[in-house]
Amino acid sequence: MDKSVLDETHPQYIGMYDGRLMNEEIRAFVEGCDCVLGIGAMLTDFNTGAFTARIDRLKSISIRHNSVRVGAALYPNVEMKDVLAALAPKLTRKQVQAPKRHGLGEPVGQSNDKISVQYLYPRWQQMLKPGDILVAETGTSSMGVGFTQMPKDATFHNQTLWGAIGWATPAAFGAALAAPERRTILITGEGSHQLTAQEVSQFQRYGLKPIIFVLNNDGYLIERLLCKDPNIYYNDLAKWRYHKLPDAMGCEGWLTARVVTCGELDAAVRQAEVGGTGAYVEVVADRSVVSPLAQKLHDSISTLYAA
Ligand SMILES: Cc1ncc(C[n+]2csc(CCOP(=O)(O)OP(=O)(O)O)c2C)c(N)n1
Repeated sequence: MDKSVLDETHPQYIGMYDGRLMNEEIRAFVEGCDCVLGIGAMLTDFNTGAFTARIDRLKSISIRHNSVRVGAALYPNVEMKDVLAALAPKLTRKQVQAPKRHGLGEPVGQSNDKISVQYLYPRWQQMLKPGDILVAETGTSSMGVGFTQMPKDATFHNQTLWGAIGWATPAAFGAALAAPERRTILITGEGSHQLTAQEVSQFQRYGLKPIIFVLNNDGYLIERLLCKDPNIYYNDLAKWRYHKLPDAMGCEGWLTARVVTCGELDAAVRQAEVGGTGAYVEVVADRSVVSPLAQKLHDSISTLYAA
């Protein structure tokens, strides 16, 4: 939820803690600290790695918007902005032995290979530039790009708390409108996109040039991974020809593509980077292309729903 609030290129940035689900090194470090200071951190289902986070309450301080909790004591009517301003000058600099951050690495796959998880997420990471705005939709795709290493001044937006699908497409439009000088990249699953796809036309209407990726993996993949019967018809979708939507919506001159191999994805990304137009890329992947966190959630259904 708070990805990119801290500069991920800072030498002391170590990565994202998500309980026992991701990155064991970071889990051991965070849970082994003398004191964990949470700044606005909300310990919700997805932020806690399906409730697998184990941060000792008595060894933690939580600075919230209008209150502060220190161990078991709650101090109401304390404003975060005042606490941070008072606290920051009191801190002494420290060199801490901590894990080294690492992103997703290089994309792995041959040009003619079907798009795989080892190729897709590292390729998306590779295209990120300083200052980019990345808007990621609830679903398997945000769970994959959530673990990218963000360049300097690049910001990541995802609606992790409520996870209401359909949010990302119009959110990307809002972000692009607010900062037209920055590059806006939208990554959404096709199921979520079906709820608000008409907002693509707004980019054109306001002269904005986003780069949009629609991950078409044949339905609600995260739901398939989290429900009892993956093949239940709720998870199936009407089969749209996504890459034709920009044309139908009057997005003249946009780069549109439907890609099924690693080479085609790579070519579309390269073109989008130099095209100077809006770009809309339908990325076709099969149901086995599951980002690691989505897979871990599938493997942890018992803790996700039991808490
Ligand atoms: C408004 C709303 N309806 C339903 C859901 C339940 N839900 C969460 S993720 C999801 C499917 C997302 O599918 P898609 O966008 O295709 O991404 P994928 O997981 O397949 O990559 C659904 C239906 C929700 N979170 N919000």
